[in-house]
Amino acid sequence: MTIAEIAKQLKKQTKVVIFSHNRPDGDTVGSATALALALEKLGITAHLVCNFDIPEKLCYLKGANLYAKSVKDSDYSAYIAVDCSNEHVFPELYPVYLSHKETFNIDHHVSNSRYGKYYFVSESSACAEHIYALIKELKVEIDSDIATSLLTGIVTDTGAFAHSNVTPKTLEIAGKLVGYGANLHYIIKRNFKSQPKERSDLYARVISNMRYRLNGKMAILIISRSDIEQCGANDAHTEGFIDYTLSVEGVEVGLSLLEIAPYRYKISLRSAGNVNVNEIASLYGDGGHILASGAMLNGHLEDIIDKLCYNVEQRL
Ligand SMILES: [Mn+2]
Repeated sequence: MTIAEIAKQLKKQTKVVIFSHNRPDGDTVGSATALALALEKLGITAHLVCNFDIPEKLCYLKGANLYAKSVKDSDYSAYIAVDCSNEHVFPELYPVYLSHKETFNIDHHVSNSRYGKYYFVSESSACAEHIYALIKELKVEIDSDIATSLLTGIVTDTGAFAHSNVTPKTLEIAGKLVGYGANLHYIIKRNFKSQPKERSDLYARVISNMRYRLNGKMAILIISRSDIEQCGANDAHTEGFIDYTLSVEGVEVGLSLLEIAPYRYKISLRSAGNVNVNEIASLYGDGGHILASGAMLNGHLEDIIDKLCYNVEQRL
């Protein structure tokens, strides 16, 4: 489907729910809030749902405080998932999403499983790029709130325009959004240049225990429950830790393991360019992008590390 066709189907709606993925980031929240604001301007009621709390640092986005944890009403005309590559990123809400006949899936992950009745999946720096095109197609005027949400999606998914996923189109859209009133400086400061002390303490601890494998080609961060608790931090504070791994010269693949529960880890993988980490994450059912991917793994920490080192070594 094209964005124009998605827009055409969306215009027929009266009341929708927009789904954001677990461990919500600036892109899923920015995309969802921007789309909700745009639909409201067309007279379409839009509710937001996410199984996780929205990170405090995204509370400046208009509507971010309106998220519910579950779908309550029964009279919605459609369900829409944004930035959700597959069922694994919103497992609790996925069955609810699927229970509706009219479902939309708008995403930018290569690993997207093309679920839903109407889907638009294409690679771009952020899902927010697609939502921008969609809002243009809906002929809704972009105000400063919508622009702030969309630019937040782009800024956070590109590491403030530092990742290799940035294209001329990304910058063009970002420029337009600044023109519509988004404050780029504030968005970058908020998401990349300020943090709670708890996060800083946890970061220092995790980085100082970074391990190396494969002759320094792989760097590994381990984030245990006890570290998080002792620093008074939470899981959302660990976002972005993984980026540190690739800053070390010689590191080809960065891995972080966040302990979710005993013997259960959320792993994140980053590649400097030579290894397709989407392929590795896909071995475990999840995925993401070629250079940035993740999965959930069960088992003993050292076994998981050995397994992933083997997967990386085979691809070096
Ligand atoms: Mn995204």
